[in-house]
Amino acid sequence: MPSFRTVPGIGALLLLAACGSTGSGGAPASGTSVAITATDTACQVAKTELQAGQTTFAVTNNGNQVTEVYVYGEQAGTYTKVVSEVENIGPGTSRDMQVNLGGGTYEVACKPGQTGDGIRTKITVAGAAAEQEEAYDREVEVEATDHALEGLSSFTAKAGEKIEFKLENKGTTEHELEIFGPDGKEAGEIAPVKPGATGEAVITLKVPGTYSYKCGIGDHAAKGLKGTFTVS
Ligand SMILES: [Cu+2]
Repeated sequence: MPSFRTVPGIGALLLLAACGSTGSGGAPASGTSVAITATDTACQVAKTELQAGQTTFAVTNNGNQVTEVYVYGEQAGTYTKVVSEVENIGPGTSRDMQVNLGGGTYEVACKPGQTGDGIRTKITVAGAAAEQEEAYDREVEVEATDHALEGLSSFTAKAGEKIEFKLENKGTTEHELEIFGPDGKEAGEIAPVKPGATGEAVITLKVPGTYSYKCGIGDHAAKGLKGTFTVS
């Protein structure tokens, strides 16, 4: 990182923004960096009017509870479509969340204690709309019970395929589907689905290798809601 002269006021803000863009995510991000300051009762988003493109949300948790931060897109008038998320941000720690935002409105939610709908802030993104997520190569159905995620045991895909995952919850409690790439990083997820309901997400399986999936709620993975599939 280049050195900065710290000047009062806006210079200090720029310095913070630049540091936020080279966090744990590896390569420095191009595009915009936006600080999010989370506490147990607040979720402060430094900038709510953005330009479309690569955006890094630099999240700092100043609260006493573990938190997580979601970006939700609009779907039929409600903000329920998970565009991006970062979980398990411990008290006093920071995490970066990188997301490619298309034009439109979104809600940022901090979830102290990693539960509930979160403390929400609306953001407006100017520019071209995001690529239609509905355009996908094929669909795969996953059935959640309280002891298994079924439907992926014989699933395979080719690298680069864009799959719509559908999660039908036949259990008695909420379940979700988190999918991790061969590098262990999250490739995408279906947010928690209520019993009897169905959720979906379009996830591009970018690279070949062994992907893993699980329900990240409570001890559900340990109860059997997990598995792997191969992308060639
Ligand atoms: Cu579950």
